[in-house]
Amino acid sequence: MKNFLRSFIFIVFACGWVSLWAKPKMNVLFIPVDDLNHWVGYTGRNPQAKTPNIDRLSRMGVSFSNAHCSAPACEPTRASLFSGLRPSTSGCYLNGHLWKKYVKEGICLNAHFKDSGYYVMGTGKTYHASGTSKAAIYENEWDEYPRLPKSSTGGASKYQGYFEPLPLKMKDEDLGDWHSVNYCIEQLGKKRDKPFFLACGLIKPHLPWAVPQKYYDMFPRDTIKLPPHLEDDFSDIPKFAHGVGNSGDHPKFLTSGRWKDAIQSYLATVAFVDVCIGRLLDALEKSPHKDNTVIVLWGDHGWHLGEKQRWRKFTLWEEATRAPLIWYAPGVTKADTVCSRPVDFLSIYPTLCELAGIDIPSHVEGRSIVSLLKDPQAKWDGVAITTNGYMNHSIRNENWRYTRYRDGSEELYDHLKDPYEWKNLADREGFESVKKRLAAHLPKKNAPKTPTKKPSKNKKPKKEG
Ligand SMILES: [Ca+2]
Ligand SMILES: [Ca+2]
Repeated sequence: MKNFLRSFIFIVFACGWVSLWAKPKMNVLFIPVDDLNHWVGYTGRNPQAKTPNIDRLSRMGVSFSNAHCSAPACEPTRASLFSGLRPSTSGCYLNGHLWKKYVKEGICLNAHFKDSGYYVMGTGKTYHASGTSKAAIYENEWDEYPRLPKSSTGGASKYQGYFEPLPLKMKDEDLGDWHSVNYCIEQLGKKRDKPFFLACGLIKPHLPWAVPQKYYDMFPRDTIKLPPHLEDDFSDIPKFAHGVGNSGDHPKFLTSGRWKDAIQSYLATVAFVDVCIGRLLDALEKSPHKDNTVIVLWGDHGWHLGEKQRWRKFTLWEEATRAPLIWYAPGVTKADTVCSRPVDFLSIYPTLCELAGIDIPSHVEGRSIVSLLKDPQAKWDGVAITTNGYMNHSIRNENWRYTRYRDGSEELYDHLKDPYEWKNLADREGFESVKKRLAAHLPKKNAPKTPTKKPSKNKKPKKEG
């Protein structure tokens, strides 16, 4: 009888282990959104924004209200997020640095998932460079990466909707993103014998801000409000910073009177990409993978629209560093929660590994935030670090931003009192200990400054992104 009981217990335990072992791995729906700043519902940063589908995803899981890119430009932020390496470690600091020179094949997030038994698919803009360009990815790191059947812009020139009015008549189907989503919808509908990693790289709201008229109609021009800004904001910032991210766009908007038009265009373009995101969520909801798929959505960096007299990205201020980060992980995240802990996008690689139950490669510098997915109020001593070119870093914790440029000049902002970073406290008395505490997080390694690729005689280097 005893032997029988022992055998019975053994069989029960063995079955338990087998079923645990056989538990299907989580799939991943990975949604990078190009140039999507923090004008989305859950941050409340701009109440004019209409993002019902991003809000819907936000209600499904945990949204991070203090999430920051590791670099405020497409190429380095994506190289960093995918490789797991800080810009100051890899040396890929800026657009034009050609990320493949700094990130070797085989170490990136998608490659690691492929090596770990996932079926890895992507489309649109994941890494820097258009999804229509073969230079954008390492082909062997993906199982499938179809090219867009349409251009990302629908034929609009770069500054339509920005400096220039919008003469185009356009349909949703004219834009590349629409077709990226079509491909992903098709993939989500398939039954599979392997777990999948599916990246839907959305290219809007990157310029041009040209989308169908119906999206502009959602934001009548006479209702548009300018973002909060201060006329003499630059009176207390270091000289070095006066040249940072200065595209020269702001004087053009002031003289043309098109500031509000540009705000309208950005809001409209975000509304378009929000519909694309809604189509993905609908498809997953109807799919056989609904209860076993992690969703992570991230904007690759922020975007100034006149705040601090800046447009675009390329700065270490809040508008350029902060971007949406939303996680939905069935059985892990709590619905409709917001986490204000400071995190940067280097957290995405290790977090996905932990959720998928695969190892975190030793070169990965970020920390998993699964503890925050489970409990957004959990203790957290991490900070967000953003790097904008060689030796220019900004550290963000829950209440403060501390920035140090390569000439040693500094900025310090108290985010509890000054969310628009108007009052630089770095040179005032009484803040030495705060600065010291934050400065302790500055990267110890700073890969040498590398010149950007020399422009050929006929071709200008690509700066946007
Ligand atoms: Ca971008
Ligand atoms: Ca100021």
